[in-house]
Amino acid sequence: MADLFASSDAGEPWAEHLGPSVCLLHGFATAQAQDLYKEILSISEHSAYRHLTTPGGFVMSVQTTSCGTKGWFSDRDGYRYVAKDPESDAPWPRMSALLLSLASRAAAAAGFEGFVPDACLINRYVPGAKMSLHQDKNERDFNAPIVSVSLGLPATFMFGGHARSDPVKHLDLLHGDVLVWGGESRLRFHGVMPVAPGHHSLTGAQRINLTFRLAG
Ligand code: MD3
Ligand code: FE
Repeated sequence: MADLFASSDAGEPWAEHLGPSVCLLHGFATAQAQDLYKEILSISEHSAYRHLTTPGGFVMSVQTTSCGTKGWFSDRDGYRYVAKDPESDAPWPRMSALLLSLASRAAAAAGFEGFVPDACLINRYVPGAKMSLHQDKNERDFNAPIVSVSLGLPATFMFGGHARSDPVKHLDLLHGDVLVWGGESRLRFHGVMPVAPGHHSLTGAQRINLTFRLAG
């Protein structure tokens, strides 16, 4: 299994199967974390992080930006993918080769060959920020997986079932972890508990999560 992963100086990466088509690749992104973080900083200089408003009128505690040919957006008119950053009316920053190859290598390591995302949503959590239980269903093709990369402060991830009321399991996501979801688990409810205060040597007092999607 080890040769599926880039080498890491923070312990051996390993794959944990969490359910049907759900795979946690511990430490898969650790070796590239610094390069990833630099790219994320440059993306946020072009398309700034912002607190989006949900269709119901709530301001999200998470701050969001995107790169790729599609970016995720939300306001009173609904959740959707858009080709331009509505704040600047310019295209989102492009998805670099480093980001693309990380996403497709992680998908392949979890059994999804040939994943080519067109959207990378970047979520910034400062201590106290959270994401309520939800499903990701604004993408056109649910056969493509979602690849999620965690950097910086740890978070407790909630993963539920296909109904909002299904029981939820809790799982710690650490710096460098990559979670891949697809197949029959693609539409499971999930969320993130409020991030605890802390300091991380790369990101400071924040958690960054990248989710790679095929928005279509
Ligand atoms: C399970 N982000 O941006 S990533 C999101 O940590 C989102 O920022 C969380 O949920 C975060 O929509 C969780 C893990 C994840 C992402 C997408 C999924 C899990 C998923 C889609 C379907 C099922
Ligand atoms: Fe989600």
